[in-house]
Amino acid sequence: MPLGDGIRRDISKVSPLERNRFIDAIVKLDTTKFYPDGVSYWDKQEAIHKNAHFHGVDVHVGPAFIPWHRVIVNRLEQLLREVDPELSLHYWDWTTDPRSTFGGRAVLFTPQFMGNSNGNAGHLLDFFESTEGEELGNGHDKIWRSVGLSPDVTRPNGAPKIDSDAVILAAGSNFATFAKKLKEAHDFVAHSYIGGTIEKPHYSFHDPFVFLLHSNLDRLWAKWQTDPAHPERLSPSTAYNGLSPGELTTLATENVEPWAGGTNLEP
Ligand SMILES: [Cu+2]
Repeated sequence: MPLGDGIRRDISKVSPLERNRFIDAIVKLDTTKFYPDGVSYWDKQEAIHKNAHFHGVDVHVGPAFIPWHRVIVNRLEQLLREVDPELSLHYWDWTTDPRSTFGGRAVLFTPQFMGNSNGNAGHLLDFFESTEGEELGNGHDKIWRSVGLSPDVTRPNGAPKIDSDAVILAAGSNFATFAKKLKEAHDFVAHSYIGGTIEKPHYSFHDPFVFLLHSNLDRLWAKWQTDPAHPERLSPSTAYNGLSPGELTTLATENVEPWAGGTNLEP
């Protein structure tokens, strides 16, 4: 598949060479790219995500959840391209088992790519730290995972027990209903199926895998928005149908902080 065409694809189906370049760029964002304050590009993204819980910007329970995370995903893609201009932020198809080659897929949790699916990620991501240990005193000073451990969350083939894309896309004709369904799916795969660092929103953006997960969420939103039968989903006056006037105000005033300016949000 053409590297550098700007298209995001199922990361388990791009070439091994491209996956190598992808993880290499992720590592470089944490080891070779720094802002003037000495913080790495990777840690700055994480800090922006974490600080969005503070200072009253409600990006995880309010209507801004999907739009705000689209922005942080797009920004990571821009940063990746500063390291390697041909890269795109591909996605994990969360209806598949990232530990399995079923369907001709590459395993994503390998020493050469995302590291271990259980315990500390290790390998190329061994130095990706988490503040979880420091803040909770539970010893998790590095990113860790607990993928698909419970049969309650896992199908016999190892994939998450999650609705198909078609079911999610058909869930609602207005933004409020659809966004609720999409967030429920996100919460299930992030907090119940992948687990570990990604289980708790406050720490989740330490782990690079979270961007593959959020890229998939964003893909589903884009598919829903661009359904040719529903032009109202892209019209500014109706794109957020179903939200209360108060929620619309919230979305309008909180949508892309801190990047939009105007708050005291750090950094
Ligand atoms: Cu988040």
